[in-house]
Amino acid sequence: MPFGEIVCGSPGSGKSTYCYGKHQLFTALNRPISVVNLDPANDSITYPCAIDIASLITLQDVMSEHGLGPNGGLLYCMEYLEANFDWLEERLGELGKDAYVLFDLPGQVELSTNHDSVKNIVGRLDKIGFRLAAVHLCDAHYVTDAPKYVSMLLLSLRAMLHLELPHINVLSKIDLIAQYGDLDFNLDFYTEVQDLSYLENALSTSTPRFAALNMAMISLITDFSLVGFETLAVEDKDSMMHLTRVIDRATGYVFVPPANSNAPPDTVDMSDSSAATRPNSYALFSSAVGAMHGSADDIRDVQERWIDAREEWDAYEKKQWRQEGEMVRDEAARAAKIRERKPPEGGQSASM
Ligand SMILES: Nc1nc2c(ncn2[C@@H]2O[C@H](COP(=O)(O)OP(=O)(O)OP(=O)(O)O)[C@@H](O)[C@H]2O)c(=O)[nH]1
Ligand SMILES: [Mg+2]
Repeated sequence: MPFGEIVCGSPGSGKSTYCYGKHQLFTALNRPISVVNLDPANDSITYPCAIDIASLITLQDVMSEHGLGPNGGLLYCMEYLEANFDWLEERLGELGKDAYVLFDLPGQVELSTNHDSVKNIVGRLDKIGFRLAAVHLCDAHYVTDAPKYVSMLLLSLRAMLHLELPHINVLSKIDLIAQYGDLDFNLDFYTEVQDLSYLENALSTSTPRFAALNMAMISLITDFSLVGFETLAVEDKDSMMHLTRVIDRATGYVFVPPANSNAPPDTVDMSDSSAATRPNSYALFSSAVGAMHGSADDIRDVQERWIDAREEWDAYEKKQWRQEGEMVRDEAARAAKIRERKPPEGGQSASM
């Protein structure tokens, strides 16, 4: 059974960059990954693209044929894709039963909040056996301003209710957050979304006329008690690994036995059948329900890395990279020396 992520979020929130970063990470980890571009306006794709909606329909054609603007044209493209789901299904089938697929969506928020095409496509993917999670990216700079933060919470809540998938909201570009000034609260206040009444002051100062409306929206969000955030700095390996673990738990990928499993005997079915249908009780009692480990797994560490001690961490990482670079260079020089000393194949060694 294939697994996948519906990567959605506002324009410019970092969806395509995330897909590219995840492709690089998974390739390095030797995990299967395919990226499907579902954005018909995306004409400069950076990642290796397994399936591209542009080979079914392009925004330019729709706009010139139907006299639509870019936004209307984009909705038309998604409706066209829904009507031609067989096209997508056939190509997804070619990726194999153990595929892990990222769907890179366009940035129009209505696609994940009120338009039905993406929701229907998700439903059809579910029917053909996909185990999906929605990864909803929100630009982290919105947390620096209370009214923007509330609108981001409402948007996230709406997407969760609309898509009806295991859902992970992500504050993207967390590495840039220190540039937008000091936060009123620690980062965990914004990621855990527990008691928003502390925002009352900031909200009524910026929009005094709408104080009551603001408070009503805040209590709506806390009453649902659904929204929370992970963080992401796409170029930071720890951050990407942490998000991957969270998503693997949401989709159930944690139960898939790894290729080189060192689990105790008889806990993992290593037969040839599809990875998602093999029992893997080892995962159930280890990674799946166990604590998460890693330097980006505690939000206080994220706060220290990107806000409180960013410069010290940058300097430390630079030093580490330099040391790694030197090690690689020394190793390459050592290997070259050994090759030089080695006699050519079939020839005699220097001492003979
Ligand atoms: N510093 C930083 N920049 C990022 C990160 N993720 C994305 N960006 C930058 O944000 C900009 C927009 O990223 P995209 O990946 O094109 O965003 P998108 O959501 O695909 O945009 P649309 O498809 O137009 O909706 C690019 O300049 C990226 O380099 C991040 O984690 N950190
Ligand atoms: Mg994009």
